[in-house]
Amino acid sequence: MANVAVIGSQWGDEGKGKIVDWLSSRADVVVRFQGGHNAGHTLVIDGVTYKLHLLPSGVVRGGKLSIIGNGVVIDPWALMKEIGDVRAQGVEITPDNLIIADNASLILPVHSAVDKAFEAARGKKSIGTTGRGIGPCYEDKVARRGIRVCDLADDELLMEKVERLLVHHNTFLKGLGADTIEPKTIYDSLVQIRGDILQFAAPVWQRLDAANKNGEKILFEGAQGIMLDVDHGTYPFVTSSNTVAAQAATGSGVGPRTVGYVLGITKAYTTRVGSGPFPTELLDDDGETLGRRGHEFGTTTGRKRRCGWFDAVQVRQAIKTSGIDGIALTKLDVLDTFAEIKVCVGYDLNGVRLDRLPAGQKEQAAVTPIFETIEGWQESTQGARSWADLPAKAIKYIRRLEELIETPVAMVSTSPERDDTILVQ
Ligand code: 2SA
Ligand code: MG
Repeated sequence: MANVAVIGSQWGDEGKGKIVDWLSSRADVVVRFQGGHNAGHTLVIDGVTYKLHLLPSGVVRGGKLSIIGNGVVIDPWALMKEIGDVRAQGVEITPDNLIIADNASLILPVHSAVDKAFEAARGKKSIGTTGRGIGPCYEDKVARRGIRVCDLADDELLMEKVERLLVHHNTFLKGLGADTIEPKTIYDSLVQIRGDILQFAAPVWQRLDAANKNGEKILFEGAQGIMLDVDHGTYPFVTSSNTVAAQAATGSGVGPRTVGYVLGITKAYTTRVGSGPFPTELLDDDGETLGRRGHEFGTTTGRKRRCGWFDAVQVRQAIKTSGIDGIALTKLDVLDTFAEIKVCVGYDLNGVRLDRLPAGQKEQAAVTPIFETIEGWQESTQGARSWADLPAKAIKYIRRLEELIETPVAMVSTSPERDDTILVQ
């Protein structure tokens, strides 16, 4: 097996956690390379549910090295809480099985304060962020005023950096009528937690280079989805990181060839949380049914997800911008009860047919889907473990999706259980 990158090919919540877990049994190293604790990956192992946000999914399996790469934004308090919660479920986490990039950026309490204040100020035009401070932290990183893991080790530099950072943020918080923050408060709390974080800090790029030399298999674990990519997604209704596969290299410190096979995780229908364009969204009973059968609630915030039919135009575009080699089709069983299933095969924009999602915000909001109707199978596919277990009509649905997205389906997932997976050879 080559190294594999697992990427969400819609708006996140495609079921990456389960597939990553499935693949991690064949990997030696599992790496997160973007996003932060805005992510929510649910793993069900032997009936036990683990909800991970910042930790790589490999952490719940013994004998794997989990890595949080430089492209991730780390909230030290959220990380330590998550480590505590997972430990309480009987999982061992030590610097032997978890390392954190010493050049990763830190999310501070001021970032979530700013995130929430800006969202409130945007009112009806809010992005629908998770409020975790992800955007403001990436802003600081790019503006070169961020605080990184390695800075925690140097008292003088840390205080200097915190002060500089707050000159910037307090100006905005004051302008928004929100409470300002004392540098000393942040400095003191960082000093209190730094020992916990620094024990895991390491030059990740070097460890990954060694992994390559040793022939260890690396699994890159994406969070969110390609339509939330800050460049290729439905901007500005996106997250603040690149979620495309190329980020696996940048966000961990390896070359592009190391990324290997790119597996796009794709739900058999579509969901989205937060605001922004969603051409195939269903506001009717069918949408309700998808949400109910698919248990579509956010893992991190518990928000109800918006639901709609499969959008082949969107997925094809995501596949091209990420270089996806094959897809894992998830939650097929959620469609089991439908007599008819629709698939979006093109968009209509003011009478013109489009085969892509345009870049403009207004155009993205204005496109309407052109649907093709496919007969439902109305039989249970839940728990199917081989191609032969699937009804002929379900296979027909999958084959049609493959044609439309111009990419093979490499795996089909038929329940949250790890072994309820069909490998397509
Ligand atoms: P942010 O907080 O700045 O990253 O929000 C910006 C947009 O990105 C979306 N976003 C997500 N979409 C789906 N799943 C995400 N993770 C959690 C989950 C979400 C949850 O896996 O369930 O629990 O609500 C995630 N994280 C960010 C977000 O909705 C905004 O549209
Ligand atoms: Mg999720």
